Amino acid sequence: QNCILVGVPMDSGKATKGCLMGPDAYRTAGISEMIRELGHEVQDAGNLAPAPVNLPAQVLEGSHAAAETVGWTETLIKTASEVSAAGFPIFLGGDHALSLGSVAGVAKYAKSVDKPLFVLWLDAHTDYHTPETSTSGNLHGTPLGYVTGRDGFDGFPALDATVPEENICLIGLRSVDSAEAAALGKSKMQPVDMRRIDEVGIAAPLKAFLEQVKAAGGLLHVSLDVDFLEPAIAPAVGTTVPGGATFREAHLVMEMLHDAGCVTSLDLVELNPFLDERGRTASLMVDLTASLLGKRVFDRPTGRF
Ligand code: DIR
Ligand code: MN
Ligand code: MN
Ligand code: MN
Repeated sequence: QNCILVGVPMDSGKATKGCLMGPDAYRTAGISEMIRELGHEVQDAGNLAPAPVNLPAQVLEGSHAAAETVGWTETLIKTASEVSAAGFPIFLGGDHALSLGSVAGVAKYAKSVDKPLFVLWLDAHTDYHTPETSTSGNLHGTPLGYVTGRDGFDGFPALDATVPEENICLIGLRSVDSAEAAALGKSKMQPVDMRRIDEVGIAAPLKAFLEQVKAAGGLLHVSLDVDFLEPAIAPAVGTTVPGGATFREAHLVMEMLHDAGCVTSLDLVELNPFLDERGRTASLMVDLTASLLGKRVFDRPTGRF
């Protein structure tokens, strides 16, 4: 695996500040060293910056820091489509608005190699708003709306490729706004809320989704929001929601993703180091990435989860 770290100190997707420190927190927690110790190659591409953008009056009027977010999206689409050809990109966020560009760019790359793109969204939230349905005005709540091609994204770059809704699985849901719930009901995305996880466990729905990805020979982009995790183990995020994935569940997800062998890109988003306790959340995110990249206690015969 040739891992390429792409620092995205993006903080414009919501009003609470601090995610801009995320990339350096992951570096401080030893993400490069961890990857090398697992026997992979790693290259740190440094931090990106947003393209300068001026929006006409009235475009994205109700959205927080819209021009900056559109600028980041332009930069990220270009970078994500390019680095996907060179290796396994890991986008070090930055808030979840970075996925507007990372996922759109990976989708552009997938189209260029004629492979279907699948997306696994690990999050307490669905992030399926459009700028018009969002009541907060925070664009970190909109990336799945954008990449699936929903209307209302005037001002954003036109998409080279959208992600088919049936190729998207969301796991960890426990905070879904009513406008999103209504839209979700009409969409073909595969939502897995915490109740479902309580009832059937986290492995069953993930296994079914991974089988779908493998059967299609698809690329798989994983977007890991810190608030997917139980706040007691991952406090460094502005939008904590109680009742998240446990340490065990999160590692199991990552190890299953490794075993499936189909993950081709990763976002680590919403880490706010300003809210952390001695770097524990940054370290946990790095440990979870290690599991995704092959760290485990014992080897198992393949195909057995
Ligand atoms: C939230 C987005 N539903 C909003 N929240 C977060 O602003 O509309 N997404 N944190 O992960
Ligand atoms: Mn999110
Ligand atoms: Mn979230
Ligand atoms: Mn592990």
